[in-house]
Amino acid sequence: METDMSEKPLIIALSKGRILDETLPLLKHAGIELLEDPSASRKLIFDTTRDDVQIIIIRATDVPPYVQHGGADMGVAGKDVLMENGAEGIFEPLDLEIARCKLMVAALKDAPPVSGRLRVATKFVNVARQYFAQQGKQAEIIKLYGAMELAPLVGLADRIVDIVDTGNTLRANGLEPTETIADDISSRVVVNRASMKTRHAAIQAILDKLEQAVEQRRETA
Ligand code: PRT
Ligand code: MG
Repeated sequence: METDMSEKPLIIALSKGRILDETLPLLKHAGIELLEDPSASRKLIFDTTRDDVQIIIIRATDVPPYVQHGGADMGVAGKDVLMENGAEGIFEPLDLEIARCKLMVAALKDAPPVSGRLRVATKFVNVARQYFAQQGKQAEIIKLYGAMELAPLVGLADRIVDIVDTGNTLRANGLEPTETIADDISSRVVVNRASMKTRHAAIQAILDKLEQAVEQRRETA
């Protein structure tokens, strides 16, 4: 093989929205800053203040497969997305303690108990299937891509499994949380297993800087 891996820039996968917004200040501690504003661009791959590092901006649910299959050397993903995707071939070395939330089951306020099979609408089908199986409850999982809160309102489902932060979205739709599946959801740095070996020095240096940034922020919080 002619290719020298170390000649290629290291690729970090982030997703638009809160993960990008909250990760960029942390990456700055590692000397990594975007050279252009991604919200003013249709590009997907961005140069940074470090010649050896590029940032790609993709959908949150695509970060684990990119990192898993080596399309990115490292990335940042919500624990919810990692739980749903599975973590095969991915290291999860650092909790950035950003984008905190819970993964909960919710129902219409004062919903009567369901006898028999529960209909559960969610985009977290694997998490939901596993959770209800552990509870020994029969559940039919209905895969949705968004607006889960709507499903109980129109009788599509008895329960939803979704991310909850303030609870405002549930309340605004006449829903209430009934069970907590995970109360420690936050965003994690993930690293491709092969990259962790072949590019260890560069990756470890970034991880160390990120960890310092997380600790500093925790101290000032
Ligand atoms: O606008 P866009 O959806 O592209 O960006 P985003 O910032 O919402 O990012 P997204 O949806 O990709 O989420 C990234 C990660 O942020 C998720 O994988 C979670 O780990 C984490 N996170 C933290 C959240 C929330 N808080 C959150 N509140 N993800 C989603 N929400 C949504 C939730 O789906 C629900 O619709 O906000 C609503 C609930 O919020 P409350 O405050 O009303 O309870
Ligand atoms: Mg969102």
